[in-house]
Amino acid sequence: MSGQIIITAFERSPDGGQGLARDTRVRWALEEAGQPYEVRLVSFKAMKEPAHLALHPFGQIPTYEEGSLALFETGAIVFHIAERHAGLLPDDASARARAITWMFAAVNTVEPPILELANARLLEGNKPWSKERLPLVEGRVRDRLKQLSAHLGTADWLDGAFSAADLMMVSVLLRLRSSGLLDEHQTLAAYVARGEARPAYKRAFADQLAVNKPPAG
Ligand code: GTB
Repeated sequence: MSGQIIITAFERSPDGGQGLARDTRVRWALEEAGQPYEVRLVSFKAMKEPAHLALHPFGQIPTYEEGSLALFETGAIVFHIAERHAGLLPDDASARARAITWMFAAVNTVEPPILELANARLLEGNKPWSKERLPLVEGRVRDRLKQLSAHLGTADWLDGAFSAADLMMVSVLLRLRSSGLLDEHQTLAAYVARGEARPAYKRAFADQLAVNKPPAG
């Protein structure tokens, strides 16, 4: 299975380099693991064509190729990287199982209402029912943030040392920054800032920015 690692990313991310597209979390994991990788940029059109669909049945980014192995879904990709390289999952079996639990919690419990909020704002903001629905969707996000903040308490990371669980959770929470909801919990704002301060995150962010930065002027 070993071979050069190639991931895919947007040719031009709609966020203009804020690091919100999901290739950033894969880049971050590879940087934490100290693994070199190549990036193949794909257009929205190419994403829906057979060559890309062979890698990603839903026609999305990111994908991950390593020799004969091809993966999609960032949770699975980050888990694959974390399993094979030191530093992203604890050695102790129980601590490892808990970290994996938190990875699932990030993508399965915390991310869905955050995505719902992004859709409600970006795609449904002009619908006649949007004004009534938005507070409901925001309420669901607030519930999760309150619970997460209560779990985190005064700890730096979700369960002991930094792990792939924090990488996924911080990546998920970053999408909320522009909403202002994150700042309602100082605990979570500081948690996200701790993630962003990691040198591996900074390298990942800079690399995606180099691709997506809007031209000056
Ligand atoms: N569950 C999958 C995973 O975790 O890998 C979801 C993958 C996914 O949503 N990919 C998006 C995609 O390819 C890019 S990341 N979309 C194109 C399509 O579906 O046709 C989602 C994303 C896109 C843009 C921003 N942004 O501009 O701020 C943020 C996040």
